Amino acid sequence: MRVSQVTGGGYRAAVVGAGFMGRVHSRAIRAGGGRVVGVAASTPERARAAAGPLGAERAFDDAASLIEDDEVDVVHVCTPNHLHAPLTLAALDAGRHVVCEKPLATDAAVAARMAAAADAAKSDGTRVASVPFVYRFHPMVREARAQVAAGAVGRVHLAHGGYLQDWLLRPDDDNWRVDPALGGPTRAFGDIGSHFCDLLEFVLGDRITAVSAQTTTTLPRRGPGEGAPVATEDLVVLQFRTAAGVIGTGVVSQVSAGRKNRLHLEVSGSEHTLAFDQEQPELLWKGGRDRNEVLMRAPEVLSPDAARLARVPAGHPQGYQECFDAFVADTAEAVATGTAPDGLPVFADGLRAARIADAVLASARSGGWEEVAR
Ligand code: 4PW
Repeated sequence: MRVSQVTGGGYRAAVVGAGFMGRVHSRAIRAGGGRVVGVAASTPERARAAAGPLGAERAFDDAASLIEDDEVDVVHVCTPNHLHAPLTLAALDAGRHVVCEKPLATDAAVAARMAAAADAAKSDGTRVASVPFVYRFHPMVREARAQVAAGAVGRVHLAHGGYLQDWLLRPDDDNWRVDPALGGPTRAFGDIGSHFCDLLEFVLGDRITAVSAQTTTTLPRRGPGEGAPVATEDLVVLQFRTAAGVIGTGVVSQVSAGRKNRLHLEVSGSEHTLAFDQEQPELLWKGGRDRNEVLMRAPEVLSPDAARLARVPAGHPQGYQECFDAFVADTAEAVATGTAPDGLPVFADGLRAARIADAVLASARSGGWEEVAR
């Protein structure tokens, strides 16, 4: 079993953004033996307050000084979405590797500029630009992917699932993501639909080529007092087809009461069905005509790529933070060796998700099928 590791604390990273994602990234950097050289936040005071809890060695007054600091090799961009592009482009320009949160940008044209800048940086010397589509790092997701690739499912004809949460159910549930100026024109799809589509394409080794989507905003206003008008969607229902001829559906919701983080995917072919549920990430259901079974994350059932991502012994549950730890470990390996481990999500994957999001919005407007740009 090959385990990706950061060698000797050689991963020197700094985090821009001190919210939930900044904390998750910082833990993952330190879990791999890396250094959180510094943190920058929306104000110098917030950065100073965050430095201790994040385990950051320094607080920077602003993102620009963090990016310019030569002790920083890798910049982790964990800010609201509208800042992803300017910070990433500045960091690439300054010669840094970049980890940028999803959605990569607020539209596909900007995401394409970022992916092109990452490619140009790569040809200058080896530079890594990765995007935390972290659910790829659940061992049972890798198991599903390996089984599909090995033909265990047979000829795949159907894929469906979705991503359901409830943290924006009520009128006083508010967040910067609701504001299109900060989060971009798609909210539920950009934030979590992007994970669903990435997972689906990753497991199938296939590409969504066209979508037909409906979107709904369930509440006209949100926030304190009378609230402010809401211009971003809470719900997306989509149909899609893929390059290989698979058809399927997805439901994305941030207002499904009781659903906390239900990212689920079911894939059916001529031989078997596989089903994965992120809230039960240690299990993979495998259905057959004459026999169903539930595979556990145990060495005897895992393919090598899945086994590589097992971070604790079987029977000791691992989950979301371990996905991040594994993602950062693979990013660190790419930084250290110049070769990205198989399955590391990079800017090209962030661009894919942005193109699917653009097609989803276009379809919701036109009421017809829309092709996903290549
Ligand atoms: O990327 C996603 C987020 O923006 C997540 O994985 C979960 O939903 C946690 O926060 C949001």
